[in-house]
Amino acid sequence: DSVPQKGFFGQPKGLFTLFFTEFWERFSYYGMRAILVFYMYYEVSDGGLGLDQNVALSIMSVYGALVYMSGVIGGWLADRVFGTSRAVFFGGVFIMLGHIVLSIPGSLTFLFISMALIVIGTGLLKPNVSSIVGDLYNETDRRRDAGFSIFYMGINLGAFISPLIVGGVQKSYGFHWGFALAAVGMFIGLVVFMVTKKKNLGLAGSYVPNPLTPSEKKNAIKYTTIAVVLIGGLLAVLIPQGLFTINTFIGLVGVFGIAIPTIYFIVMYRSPKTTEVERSRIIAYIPLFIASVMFWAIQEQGATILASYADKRTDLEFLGFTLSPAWFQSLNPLFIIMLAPVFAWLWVRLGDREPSIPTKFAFGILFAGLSFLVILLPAYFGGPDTLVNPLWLVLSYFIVVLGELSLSPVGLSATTKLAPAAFSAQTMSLWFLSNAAAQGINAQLVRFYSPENEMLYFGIIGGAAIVLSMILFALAPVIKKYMRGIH
Ligand code: LEU
Repeated sequence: DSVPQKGFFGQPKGLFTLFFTEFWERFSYYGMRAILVFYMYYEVSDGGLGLDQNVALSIMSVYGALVYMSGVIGGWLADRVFGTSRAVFFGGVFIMLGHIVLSIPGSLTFLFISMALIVIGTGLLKPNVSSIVGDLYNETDRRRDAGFSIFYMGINLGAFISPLIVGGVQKSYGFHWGFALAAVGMFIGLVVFMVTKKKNLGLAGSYVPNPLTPSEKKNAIKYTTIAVVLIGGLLAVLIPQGLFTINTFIGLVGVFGIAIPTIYFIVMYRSPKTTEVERSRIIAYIPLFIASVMFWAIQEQGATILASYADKRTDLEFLGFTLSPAWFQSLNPLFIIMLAPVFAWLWVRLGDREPSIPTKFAFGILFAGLSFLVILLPAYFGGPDTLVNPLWLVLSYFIVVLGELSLSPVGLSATTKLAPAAFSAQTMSLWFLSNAAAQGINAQLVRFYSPENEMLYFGIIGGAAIVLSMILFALAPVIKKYMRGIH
């Protein structure tokens, strides 16, 4: 602990391990997502499952919501049962199995089994691999923020190359080979993690921070069993009766998406361990959380609504090439990688005039809103039936990234700073819950999309984001006061 470790761009060697583990995990996740949406709604004769397109978009959103909701459980299991390092390992195994299941040509059942495995796996892996990054640095280590930025680059590099490769494989060989490649990616990630962990990570992530006492353990097992039996029993009765359908499930995820963070806020606010100052910070955090839900709702539609827009509304014959619609999923991470250094430079350059956290959040949703207003223009000029120049989509993905870079990197650190100390183990999951809530809401929204009402759809959602950004700009000074010294 005394001699700070170096060895990876001047960062602790452990960052190498975490960077490549998360790189490959994101490679598998975003590669799979880039083709999954098409797999669901393509006709059976084209190798798809032939689902209704709007149902497919809803399932994509529900899936995304659950993947980040399960982080609450994954974070808890790491904190109290496994330790982060083992949680990451188990998570990677579940994820890999999930992709393997999808690589077997099969039915809707295979898809649901795969989704369950990947939801559990990502819940175990994603929040915990990020929190080990934090463990690499002691409180005073000034490399910490740079370390998180490098880690964020790893995420986006994986997310950038995989739609290109997986989308290409799918185009030439079919969906299941694409999913198989995602499985291979996660396998490589697991190998990197296992082989380099001992040497590079040392003790980071290897202990259980806050182990369950024997009586807590007994209770945990008891209540989990009761819950599983109750829910299983209920479903066994309701499903055959037709009382629990995919639509009920989609609605339920929307309700959970909002209910879980609400409960979190109430519990944190009322906890006797929370101090007066911390209560004020929770109040400040609520509008920021709502803004980030608004932001992710638009950003994540880049993988659902805009993916189907790329597939159906866009002219994919471009400069003599035939584009794969999956490739558009590389644009968001590509722009993040290109612009992250620009934003880092900009904040330093602005010095004292660097915007406050709430103002940055307001910019975040302003750009998100604008990205949706931009993509309604092709329909305005050309109607819903003409094929659109792909550059419109490129522009929309570009604008949303301007918002992402003002909101997402600060979002995580703001969560860490504003959440009460007693809840610090859960802050990573709390941040991911804003994305989960957004996708839970999206699952309801995306059903209203059709090329005919496209302008209305993009206009209302984009407009709402812009109105919310104006409110947030106006409230920023008040929110800052409630933050009580955090900036
Ligand atoms: N693109 C981000 C990632 O995969 C989204 C996250 C912050 C919810 O890490």
